[in-house]
Amino acid sequence: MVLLRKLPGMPGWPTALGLRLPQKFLFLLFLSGLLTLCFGALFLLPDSSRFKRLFLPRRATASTSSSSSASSSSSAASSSSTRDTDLPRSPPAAAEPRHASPAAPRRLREKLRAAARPAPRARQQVQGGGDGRAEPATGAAPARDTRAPFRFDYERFRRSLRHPVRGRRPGEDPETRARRMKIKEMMKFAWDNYKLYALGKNELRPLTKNGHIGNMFGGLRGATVVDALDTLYIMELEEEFQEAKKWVEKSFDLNNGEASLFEVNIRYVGGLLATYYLTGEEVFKSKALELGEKLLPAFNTPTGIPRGVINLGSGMSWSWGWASAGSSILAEFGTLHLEFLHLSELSGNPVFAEKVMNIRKVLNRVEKPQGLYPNFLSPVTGNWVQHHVSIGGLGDSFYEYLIKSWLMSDKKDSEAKKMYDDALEAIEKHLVKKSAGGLTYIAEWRGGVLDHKMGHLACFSGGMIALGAEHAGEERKQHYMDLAAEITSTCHESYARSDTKLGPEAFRFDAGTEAMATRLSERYYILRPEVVESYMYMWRLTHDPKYRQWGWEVVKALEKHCRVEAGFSGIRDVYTTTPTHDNMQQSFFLAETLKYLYLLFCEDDVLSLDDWVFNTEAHPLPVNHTNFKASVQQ
Ligand code: DMJ
Repeated sequence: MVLLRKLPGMPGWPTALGLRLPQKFLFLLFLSGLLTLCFGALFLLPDSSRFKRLFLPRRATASTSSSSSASSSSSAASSSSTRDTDLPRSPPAAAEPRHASPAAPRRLREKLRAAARPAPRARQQVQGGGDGRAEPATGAAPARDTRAPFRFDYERFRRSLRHPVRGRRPGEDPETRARRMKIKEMMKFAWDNYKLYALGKNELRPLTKNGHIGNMFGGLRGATVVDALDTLYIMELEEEFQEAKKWVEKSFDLNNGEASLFEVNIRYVGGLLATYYLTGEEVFKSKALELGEKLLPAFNTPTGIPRGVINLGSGMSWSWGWASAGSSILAEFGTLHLEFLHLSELSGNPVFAEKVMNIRKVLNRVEKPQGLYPNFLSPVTGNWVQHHVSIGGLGDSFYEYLIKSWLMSDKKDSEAKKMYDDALEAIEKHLVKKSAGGLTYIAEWRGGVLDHKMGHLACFSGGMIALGAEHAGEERKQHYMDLAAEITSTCHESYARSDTKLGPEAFRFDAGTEAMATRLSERYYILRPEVVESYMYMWRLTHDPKYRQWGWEVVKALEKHCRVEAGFSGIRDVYTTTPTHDNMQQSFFLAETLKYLYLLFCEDDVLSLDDWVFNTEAHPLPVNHTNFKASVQQ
């Protein structure tokens, strides 16, 4: 008002109309209301390029539609997916600042949903390859292309394999065969009990004979079914495989809910992709692709580094409540590469590959303390949040996916190989130690201070280092094979030194302790695979019979301490011969532990390492012998 009265050229025109003070006030109130209404109406206009042209500068409009191509899918999605039932009703249990809260304006929520539904488009060369020159994450879905639909040539892929998937079955000694058959029987027992008491739930509770759902997979169910599929297939448990397949066909719904991006990717996407490649059955491919698309909005962050938790319905994502300062976890965002390249390969849509290539780009840009990769990175700034480094939990499978990306690319993705080589060199320099008793272990690093502990999870590294050693060049090869053997042997010691002959969740090398848990809270064993995983790789790469012997000891211990009336259960204390059970048959027991044990007693051409890499949940994904277009190109 004051302003109006004093403006030159506007000599108090309300006064000119002959209005009194209260009338002037009412008039101005009406005027400001009208202005607010007009402004608000802009936000209710339809999301079409016509209005974008009106309200955005020309260049901005063009780049929106060419680099992210969001408009077509966005408007399609906003018209088809505005049901409020898709929206979260309450904040997640792990309360961490979400970048979009349930109270966000409706248009924003619709946009987030729209980003969850990228339209398929015809196969294109991925922007950027082994040199990491990927386009930055745009945070939006690609355009729908009206050209002929893309079809993956499954027959061509099968012809490219160098070995039959389930091997040629040459003569073998009866003991090896009998041991393999025993492991097959364990798998059947685990599956039959899951089917009987928990089919459609995520895991079996073998003591109470019911199912467990948990909170890792949002509204997805049947984690054990999807995790078990390829193991059932490889073990030639045909009837059981058909049961699992039928469940996927008839009952596997991609329900919404708040899920771990990492877990959904490694178990569900990985399991479905692997089973498709093994069998050629379309249902597995289509479910994998549908699910993969639901994961894409997690990448809509300022850096393109995805957050850990995603609402599979709304596409909103946020960081774990326990992850410091809203950070993303190295082992989570670093364990998407293999699956996402295959999603691009099977769909012809490069968006999946672009997302993971961008993660690499961010990681290559950020400075590494002593060449090490800390476990917590901000998805907002792309900087490390905390200097905790571990090859076990929080870090582990990031390293695994570097070397496996290179192997999966048929050794063309030299960027991944270099990142792996450099990371391993730094780990060896700063974290690998030898105990007073001569055991080699990999410590954890907290801002330069070593924690002399190894988690069970870290025991996968023996196998990984052996796998990488094969390709390390003659002079380094033996060195890394020795390191791999020493670490595997240390992990074996953690089993051998327990009363159950099963290993604890973590073991330490301090205060006179060697390879044993010192804390009550670290004495449990939950049917984890990492130690037998390393035995399997070490066997395949050295054929030293001790690895089969060690694997057989694990089989006997599982039978003795973990087998109960209705399945297999984890135990709470490996240092007592009468352990109590935790009443949980983890899905990874069927996906990984039993698969790796079975492969340990197979010939090398069963899921040959020439043809397959195992994702971190032991789901086999094929090596790119056929020069996949979506994979990294040199
Ligand atoms: C599995 O789900 C995967 O191996 C993952 O990488 C970490 N650990 C569990 C099994 O221990």
